[in-house]
Amino acid sequence: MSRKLKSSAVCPHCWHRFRPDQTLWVAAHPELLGDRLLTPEDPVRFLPSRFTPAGEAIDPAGSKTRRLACPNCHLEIPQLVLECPMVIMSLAGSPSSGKSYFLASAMWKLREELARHFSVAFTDTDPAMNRAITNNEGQLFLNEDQSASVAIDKTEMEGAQYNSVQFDPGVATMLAHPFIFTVRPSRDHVNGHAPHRLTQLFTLYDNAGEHFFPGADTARAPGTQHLAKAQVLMFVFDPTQDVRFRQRLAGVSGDPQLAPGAKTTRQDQLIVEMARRVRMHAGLAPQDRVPKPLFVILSKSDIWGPLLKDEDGTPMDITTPPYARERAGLGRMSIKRVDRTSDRIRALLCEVAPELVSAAEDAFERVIFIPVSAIGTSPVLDPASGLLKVPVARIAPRWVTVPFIYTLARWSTHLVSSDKSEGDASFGTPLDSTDMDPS
Ligand SMILES: Nc1nc2c(ncn2[C@@H]2O[C@H](COP(=O)(O)OP(=O)(O)O)[C@@H](O)[C@H]2O)c(=O)[nH]1
Ligand SMILES: [Mg+2]
Ligand SMILES: [Zn+2]
Repeated sequence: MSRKLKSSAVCPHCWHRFRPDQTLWVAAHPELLGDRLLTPEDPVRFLPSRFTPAGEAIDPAGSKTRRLACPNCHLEIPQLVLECPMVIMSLAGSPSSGKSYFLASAMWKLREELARHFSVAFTDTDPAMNRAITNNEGQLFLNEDQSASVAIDKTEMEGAQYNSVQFDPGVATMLAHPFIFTVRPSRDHVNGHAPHRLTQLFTLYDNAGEHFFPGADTARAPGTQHLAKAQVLMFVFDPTQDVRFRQRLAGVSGDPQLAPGAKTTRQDQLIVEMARRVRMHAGLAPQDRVPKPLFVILSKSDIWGPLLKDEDGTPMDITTPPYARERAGLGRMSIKRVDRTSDRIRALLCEVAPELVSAAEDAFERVIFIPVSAIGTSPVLDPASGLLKVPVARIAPRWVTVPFIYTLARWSTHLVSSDKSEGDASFGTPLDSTDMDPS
């Protein structure tokens, strides 16, 4: 541990705040199995007293280890959690609104686009922890067979969404699984000489939609506590699950999700429930607005995009990215264009589903509407499996990176430039940023 550690860190699994010297290590010796809070197959966690000159800890059976764990929940944490500020984002939305496709598509495109336009590297902080997402990215974007049609496996994603810890013997507590990404300037970035100081972590939670229905048990699901810790909340709104949008879309798109009989959801109620949980976990009064930004992400824009018009009635461009390289080593985000698009979506929603706008704006201090399409094309019903599958050759995501790069542009002016220089108070500051050395 030669680099500079923060004075304290927060566990991305259980939110326990601890000093780096309290960190536990994960035993490497094959006989040291059976941690008391985890499963009999999990290696024991220990507080080391001996280290190698290279900074590895030596476990009680004499094996060397580099793996770290939280002193409270014993789940594994990446070393960078002890070093870098963390931005926490929580994603919610009704089942089948497109959360898993959006996450896979957004993470893949962030790797590509941040490198290409911004000279910023976006990588897995710990590849093993992100496997559920990277598997999905692989299916959609790295398929060798370009004639294949694929579907993201629902059960795999949901199995990977929670980790079980036995704080009391025999009682399993489910903690939401964090997906952690490292954002850092590359060597050719204008601030590439100080990469360590500008490195930050994006920690994401993909909530199982089912847990968000009002009345779903919360006592056994501390899985939603991250909502209170998150600096940025994202709600995926799926217009194809709204009766009124479906009526308007009947002649506009032939997507199988618009076929008669599909399930519809009261999505405004989910926003209200999300806000209720944020307030509860954060100790806010029921009438208080949540002092954080909410991105309302309208998914599947390939289907409903034609409904979105500019003030003069012309269709809006929601395909070309609102960012580009500004000069060598620096990319620029057009916050103005995103805000203008958000205004137009708000106007459309006020016409078609006004209660959604009121629910969001009543609960959150700042609401930004973003149109995304994870795949940019319609899935096709596969008669053999009954699944909706996506022809990989047609995948072309739209705007999936925008909420993330917008957030970066608001926070990290040293990393991403924008057409609005002043900060945005409602974006607050990243968790632990007080420990960060302003450059
Ligand atoms: N037309 C269209 N369909 C999509 C898009 N993204 C996801 N879908 C479909 O929406 C369905 C649900 O997506 P999924 O991500 O599993 O939803 P989740 O339950 O919220 O995680 C899948 O059948 C996808 O084919 C998109 O960008 N466009
Ligand atoms: Mg899902
Ligand atoms: Zn923990």
